[in-house]
Amino acid sequence: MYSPQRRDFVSVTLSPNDGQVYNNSKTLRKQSFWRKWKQLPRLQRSLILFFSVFMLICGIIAYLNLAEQWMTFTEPSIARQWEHSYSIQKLANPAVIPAPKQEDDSHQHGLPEPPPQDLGRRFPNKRGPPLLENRRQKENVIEPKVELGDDKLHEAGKSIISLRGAMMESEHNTDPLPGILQKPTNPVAKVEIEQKQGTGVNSERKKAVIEAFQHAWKGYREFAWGHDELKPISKSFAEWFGLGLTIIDALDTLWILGLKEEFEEAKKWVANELSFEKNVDVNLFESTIRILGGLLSTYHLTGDSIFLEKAKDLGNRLMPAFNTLSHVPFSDVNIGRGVAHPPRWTSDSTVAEVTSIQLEFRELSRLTGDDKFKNAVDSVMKHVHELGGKHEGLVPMFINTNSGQFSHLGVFTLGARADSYYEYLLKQWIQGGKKETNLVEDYISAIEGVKKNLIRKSEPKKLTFVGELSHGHFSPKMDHLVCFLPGTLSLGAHHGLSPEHMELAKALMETCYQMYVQMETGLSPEIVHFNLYPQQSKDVEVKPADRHNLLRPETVESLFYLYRFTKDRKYQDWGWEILKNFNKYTLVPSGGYTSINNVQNPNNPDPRDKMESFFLGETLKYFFLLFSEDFDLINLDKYVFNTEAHPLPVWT
Ligand code: DMJ
Repeated sequence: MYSPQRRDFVSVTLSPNDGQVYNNSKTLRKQSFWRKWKQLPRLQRSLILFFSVFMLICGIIAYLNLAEQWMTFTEPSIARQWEHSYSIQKLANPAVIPAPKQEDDSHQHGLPEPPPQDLGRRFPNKRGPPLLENRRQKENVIEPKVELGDDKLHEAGKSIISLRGAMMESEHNTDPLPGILQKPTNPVAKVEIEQKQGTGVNSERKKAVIEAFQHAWKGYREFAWGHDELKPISKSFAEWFGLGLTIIDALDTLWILGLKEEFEEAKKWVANELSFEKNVDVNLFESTIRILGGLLSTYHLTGDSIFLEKAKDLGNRLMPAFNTLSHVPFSDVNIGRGVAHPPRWTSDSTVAEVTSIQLEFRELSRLTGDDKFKNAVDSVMKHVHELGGKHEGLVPMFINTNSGQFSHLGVFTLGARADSYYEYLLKQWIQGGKKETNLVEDYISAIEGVKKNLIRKSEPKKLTFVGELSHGHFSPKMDHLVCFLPGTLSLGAHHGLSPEHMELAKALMETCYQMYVQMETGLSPEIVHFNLYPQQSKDVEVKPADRHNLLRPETVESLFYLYRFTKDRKYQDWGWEILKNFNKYTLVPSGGYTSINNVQNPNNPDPRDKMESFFLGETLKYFFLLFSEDFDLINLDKYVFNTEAHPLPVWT
C-alpha cells in the first residue's frame, strides 16, 4: 500500500503497472530533482535562477510589444501585412518595368540623383504635364442610361439561406428570402454602361485605366481566382477571409469600366461559388465596406437580385457582432458559427470601424424592409453622438464594447482608426436626404475641431496639413489615409455646407499631391511628417518604417471629387501623373500590381508581393471617374460612395 511516510520503499517494491507507482515515481523524480538542485553550488543555482527570471521577463515584454504593435498599426489591413510579412517573398530585383508608352513623361524620371543628405526630395514645385492641356479634346464618353429596374427582387427566392448561432430569426423563417420578397421602398435604378469610341486626352487616360485594370485582373484571374488577394510576384494568393474578396470588391468597377465579359465571369463566381456558410472569423468593418458594400452597389448598378440575396445573407451573419453589453459591436464575427468577439487582448473596438458600417446596413434595411440592420447601426451612432470624451468634435480612436465608453483618451487623429467616422457623419446625412441633423452637426463641429486643433502649415512651402494631437501635444504626422479629407470636405461644400470647407479641401488636396511628387518614385509613402521650422529646407520627412505604398486610393478619390466640383483640369493632370507612376513602379509584368516597400528608391522600390483588393475596388475606379467627363456616371447628387468606393443611392 502506498504510505506517504515510507514512499521510497513502496515505490521500489510495487509492480511497474500499478498506477501508484506512477504517482510515487513522479514524487521520486520531484525529490531527486530537488536533491540534485540542492547539491548544485550556490553560484550555479543563482545563475540558473537569474537566467530563468530573465527569460520570463523577456517573454512578457515580447508579448506586450506584440500587442502594442498590433494596436498601433495604422489599420487592420496593415496589421495583416505585418502578419504576413514573414511569408512575403523578398525579391532581389524589383518588379519594375518601363512604363507603357506615355506622353510627356520625361520630366518625371530624368532628374539627377539627389544629394545624399536630401535623398527624400525632388521637384517640389512640380505641376501636371502642361502639354496634355493643349491636346485636350472632347473625350470618349461612357454614357449611362439610367432606367427603373424591372425589380427582379420579386422573382428572387430560389436559394435557401441557412443561418446558425445568433441569427435565429432567419433560421425560423421558412421564406427563403423574407425581406427581399417585399417591395423595397425605392425601386432600384439600374445603370447601363455603354462604352463609346472617342478621341482626346481623357479618352486616352480612361483607356489607360481600363488597361491597368485588365492587367491587374489578368494576374488575379490567373494566379488567385476565388481567393482574397493576389500575390503577383510569387504568382500566388493570400487568404484573409477566404471569400474571394478581390472579385467582390471589383464587381462594380468592372461594371462602371464597361468590362462586360469579365463582369459576367465574376457574377457567375458570385452566383455559383460564393458561400458565407463558412467557419471563418471576419472583421465586421472590412467585410461590411468591401463585401456588403460591393454587393449592394453592384445590385443597384445592375438590378440583378443575386447580389442582394448575397448581401442579405452576409448582413444576417454579421448581426451577432452587435450582441455586446453596450451594443457597440465587436470587431470580429464568425459568420459560420454566428459568434462575435473582440481581439484577443482587449474588449475595445476601433471608433472608425463601429461608425463606418452605417451606410451599408441602413441601405440593406431599406432594400429588404427589415429594420434590424438600420436599428443596430443607428443606435451606435446615437450612442457615440451622446458620448463624453470628445475634444471639440474630435473622437478618440477606441471604444469599449462593455462600458460603451471611449478608451485610450486624449489622442486625436484624422488618420487610421478615426478617419471614416468623420466621413460617414457627412455621408449618412447625405444618404438620408439631409434630414438627420445630429449627423451634420457632429460633422460641422468636428471640422471646426480639426481646423482649431489639427491644421498647421509646413515650412518652408507653407503646405496646409492635418497633424495629430496626443494629450495636448501636437504632432506633425499625417497618414496618407487622411487624404480622403479633401474629397469629403468638397462633398460637404457641394451639398450646401460652408464654402470655407471647399477652400480647406483645395489646400489639403495640394498637400496630398505634394506627398506624391516629393518622393523619388512620385508615389506617396504611408505616413509623412511635416516640418514646422523655417530654417529647414524640406517640408516633408519620411521615416524608414513609413516608406511603403499599398496602392491606396485616398488621394485619387479626393482628386475625383475636386475635379467634379471645380472642373479644374489640374486635378486630372495630377491623377494622370500618379497613374503613370503606379505603372512605372508597381506593375508586375506577368499580371497584377504590387504594393512596394520604398517610395524613395526608384531603383529598387522593393515589391511587397501583394495587390490589395481596394486597388481594383477603389483606386482604379476613382482614376476612371476622374478622367470621365460624364458627370452623370455616378452622379454625386444621386449616389454616395461608401468608404470602399461602392456607390449607394441617396434616398429620395
Ligand atoms: C480601404 O479599405 C478603405 O478606403 C478604408 O476606409 C481605408 N483603408 C482602405 C484603403 O486605403
